[in-house]
Amino acid sequence: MPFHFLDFPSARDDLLVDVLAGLTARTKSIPPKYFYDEAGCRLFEAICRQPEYALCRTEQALMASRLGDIAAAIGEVDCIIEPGAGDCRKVRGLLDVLKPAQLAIMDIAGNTLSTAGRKLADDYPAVAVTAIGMDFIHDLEAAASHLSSGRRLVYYPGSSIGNFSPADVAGLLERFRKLAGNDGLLLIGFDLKKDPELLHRAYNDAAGFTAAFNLNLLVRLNRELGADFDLSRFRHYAFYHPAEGRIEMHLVSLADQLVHVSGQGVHFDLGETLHTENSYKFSCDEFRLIAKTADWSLRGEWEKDGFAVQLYG
Ligand code: AVI
Repeated sequence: MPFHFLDFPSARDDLLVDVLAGLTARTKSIPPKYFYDEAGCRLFEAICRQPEYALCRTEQALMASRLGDIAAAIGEVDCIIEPGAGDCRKVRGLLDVLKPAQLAIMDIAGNTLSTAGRKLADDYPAVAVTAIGMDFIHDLEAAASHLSSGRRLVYYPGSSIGNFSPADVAGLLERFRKLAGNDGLLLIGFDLKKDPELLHRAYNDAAGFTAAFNLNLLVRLNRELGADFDLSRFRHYAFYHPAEGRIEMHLVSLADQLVHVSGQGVHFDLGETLHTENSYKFSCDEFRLIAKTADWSLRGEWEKDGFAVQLYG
């Protein structure tokens, strides 16, 4: 079946602007979407294999064991849309049972997406695969003209929704609603609130892959923006904040230092933090209430070992 790769290059242009805006703000931060260069994608895959980080494995096991029920609750769909598809591994089970005519996958990491999308098209010859290299946060609506008509399912697994602030979650779910259409569906997976000690360990794995993933952001800025971050002068620091219901990831400066990014000087105090990611954890009820504000009604809910998948229509 045909495989189309479309490149919407706006994401690359934003890196310098976003990074300088984040580094010159009162509290320094960089959007977590910039973790995912090729090395970052590989490191994230390694994180998913760590014993402490059960999120991906649990979702996979949940989807595999409840696939029949989930497919029955979904019914017939013509098009599956997966924003932030990454290596496209998660959607395979749904393709097996739902057999849609089209799969539209989107990711900011265009190279990873195009390789994975091509492989999917080979393995599922009856499905037309459209891969769009884009930052869907900015450009989701632009993808609409590349989607076939018919009933649509937006698939957003992996607790990626947890990397958005609560206010942005509602906005994104509204945009998914518009893209899916009135008869469309949303299947979404998210990590549940649980023992903070378990969460702490998941983001501080003993083998150090999460630390390497966090620090790789600086490697990327050194390479792509001509920055001169000294990695030995920053420490990965991640902790669970129960009142906010989120893991916070930071890179903490181990020295009073001046760093240059694209020729611009950025000063870090000793102990100053660069906030790189929030990873929100939800309860099923909490998520249902947020989804309701975006006009989604619950159609099904499956839970396993601290992870949930919900179906909305
Ligand atoms: C992609 N996202 C859901 C992961 C998470 O758990 O927030 C990214 C990650 N960050 C550190 N470890 C994994």
